Formats: sequence, C-alpha cells, structure tokens
Amino acid sequence: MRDYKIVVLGAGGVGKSSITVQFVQGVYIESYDPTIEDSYRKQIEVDGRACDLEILDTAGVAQFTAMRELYIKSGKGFLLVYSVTDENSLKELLALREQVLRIKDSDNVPMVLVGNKCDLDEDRVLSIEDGVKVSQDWGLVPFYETSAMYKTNVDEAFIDVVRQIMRKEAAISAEKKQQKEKQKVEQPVVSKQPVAEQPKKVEPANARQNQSTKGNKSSSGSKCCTIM
Ligand SMILES: Nc1nc2c(ncn2[C@@H]2O[C@H](COP(=O)(O)OP(=O)(O)O)[C@@H](O)[C@H]2O)c(=O)[nH]1
Ligand SMILES: [Mg+2]
Repeated sequence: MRDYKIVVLGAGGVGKSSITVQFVQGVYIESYDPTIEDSYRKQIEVDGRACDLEILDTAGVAQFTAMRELYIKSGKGFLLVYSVTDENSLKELLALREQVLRIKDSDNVPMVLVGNKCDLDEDRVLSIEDGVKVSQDWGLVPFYETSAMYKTNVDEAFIDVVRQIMRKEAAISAEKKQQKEKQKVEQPVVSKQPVAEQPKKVEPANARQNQSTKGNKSSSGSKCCTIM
C-alpha cells in the first residue's frame, strides 16, 4: 500500500483541524485546541488503489520554524486553507505557498486551495470569484469551497490532492523507465565472454594463408606478417 503524506496549512482559526477531523473521523468538533498540531492516519481507496494517508494538521503558521521546513519537505501534497470569512487568511496563503514551492524547489507541487466555512453566508467577505482568481494566479490549482461543519467538499479536496500525488508519481516512474531504456540503447553491447577465452574463428582461406606465411614469420622473427 502506498504512503501519502498530506500537510494541511493555513492561518489560525480557518478550520484546518475541523476539516481534518471531519475527513478522518467523520465528526465536526465545535472547538478544537488551536495550538494542537497532530497527525492522523486514514486508509482510503482512490481509483481502485489502496492508499495509506498520513495527514498533518498544522498549527501556528505565523512564524517560520525549522520544524515546519521539515514537514513541508516530507509532505507530498498540501491543502492550503483560508476562511471565506477572513480576508487576511487568504493573503497569508500567498506567503505560505511561496514557502512550499521554495522548500520543495519545484513549481509542480500537488496542492489544493480550500476556502472553508462556506456555510457562513452572513459572515462571508470573500466570494467564490476571489478564490477562483487566486487559483488562476497559481496556475489553475484546484479550488474548493468547503464547510467542515456540513462536510461539504471535504472528501473531494483531500481526494484531489491524493490523485495529484498519484499522477506525479506515475509520471516520475514513467520518466525513470524511459531513461533506463535509453541508457540500454546507448550502452555498447559487451560480450559476456572474456576476450582471452573467445574461440578463434579461423576461416578456411585464412587457415591456408596462415600456413603459407608460417615460414615467413619464423624466418623474419617478426610477429607481423604481410601476405602477398
Ligand atoms: N461555521 C463553520 N465554522 C467552522 C467551520 N470550520 C471550522 N469552524 C469553526 O472555526 C473555529 C476554528 O476551527 P479550527 O478547526 O480549530 O481552526 P484551525 O485553527 O485552522 O485548526 C472553530 O470554532 C470551528 O468550530 C466551518 O466549516 N463552518
Ligand atoms: Mg487547529
């Protein structure tokens, strides 16, 4: 079974823990300790493949720590979460994404943009279009508006990241296979038999020539012989 490390990132209070616990345990927790950073395991099947997910629900995004650098390094996919009721939380994601891309040293990192608390119509300050705009700026990163409270789009967001990781791994292994094939073609075919042990193939004509030059060789004392 494949291991998939997924990291949930975003400002404090956007609903990272609520989304994670809803996805893993199927329950909505009204108040969750904002300082708790925990990892969860969940086994799911995606497109007929069994996947062992390890999900890290992070806390305390404001300051950059060596610890964060470590888990971003080991993370294979990322949920970047903001709240549709908090404009700043979307702004904070821009810096977070930059950190992820810098640490992974790649523009192609499996991730989804998540606008949580979409059930809170009255408190909403960010529209769907605001999320779509950011997703476009990021090169069409998949975007979901979610509600951890009602489990809206929660599974979809996680499964999207898993699919992206699968696609990326399949592309990498296809590339490796292609390189191996290429190396095989480029490498000269080396005989397995040591040169010294290779039987000498003597054509009948050569055999005659050898005989006729025998005298030549011995008389001149030279190892080189010219056949007239
Ligand atoms: N209405 C509503 N409240 C939410 C939702 N998700 C989280 N919350 C609430 O927002 C607060 C912060 O959630 P939490 O998961 O602890 O945020 P975190 O700091 O990002 O982990 C809590 O009181 C949650 O109950 C949601 O989808 N809808
Ligand atoms: Mg939390």
